[in-house]
Amino acid sequence: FLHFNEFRQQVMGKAGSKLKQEQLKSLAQQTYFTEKEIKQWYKGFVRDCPNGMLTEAGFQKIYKQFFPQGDPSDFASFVFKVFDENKDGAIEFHEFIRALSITSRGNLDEKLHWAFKLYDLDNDGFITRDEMLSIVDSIYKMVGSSVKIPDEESTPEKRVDRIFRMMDKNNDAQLTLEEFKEGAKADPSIVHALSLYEGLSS
Ligand SMILES: [Ca+2]
Ligand SMILES: [Ca+2]
Ligand SMILES: [Ca+2]
Repeated sequence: FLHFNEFRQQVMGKAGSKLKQEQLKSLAQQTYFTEKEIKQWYKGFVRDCPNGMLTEAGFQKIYKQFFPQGDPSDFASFVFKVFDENKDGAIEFHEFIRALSITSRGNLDEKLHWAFKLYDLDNDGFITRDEMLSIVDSIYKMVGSSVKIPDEESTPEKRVDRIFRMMDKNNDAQLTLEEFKEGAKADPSIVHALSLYEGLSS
């Protein structure tokens, strides 16, 4: 995820209803958070989303606060879809905390798998150039002029070319999960580039 600590401040709050003990236990087992941390996150979540559902519009609003100089709406929509595991159009707390656990505390494999799901827009197990381009384009729109981008990556097309040159081992213009993971591990700069936006840094 992004700006973990700032985001935590955004989402953590005071008032709110309580999680059932069994839910709390189960979420602590499914995530890298302690029961205490989950309780804190829950308080903030229900403060901002009293009905227990984070909508896409609400999600975009959070991104907008972090990227006021750019347009994060497309990128936020893509990330929203990965958070929304059951595809019901809202992020419930258990979805929220699971995604946050992976993106902030997961191991590299888990983070890369999560990122793969973000890029694989139609969820068919392959990242096509068009899919990669959609995400990269949304990232460029999001950061606006706030991040200095090296010349060889001055456009989304150039960056996608570079990523595919490194990752697409069999040259079939799409990336499998294996290719994606291997490529990211072989070239830390790719992981670093991803980490700026998807919380893939440790
Ligand atoms: Ca959902
Ligand atoms: Ca795909
Ligand atoms: Ca390939």
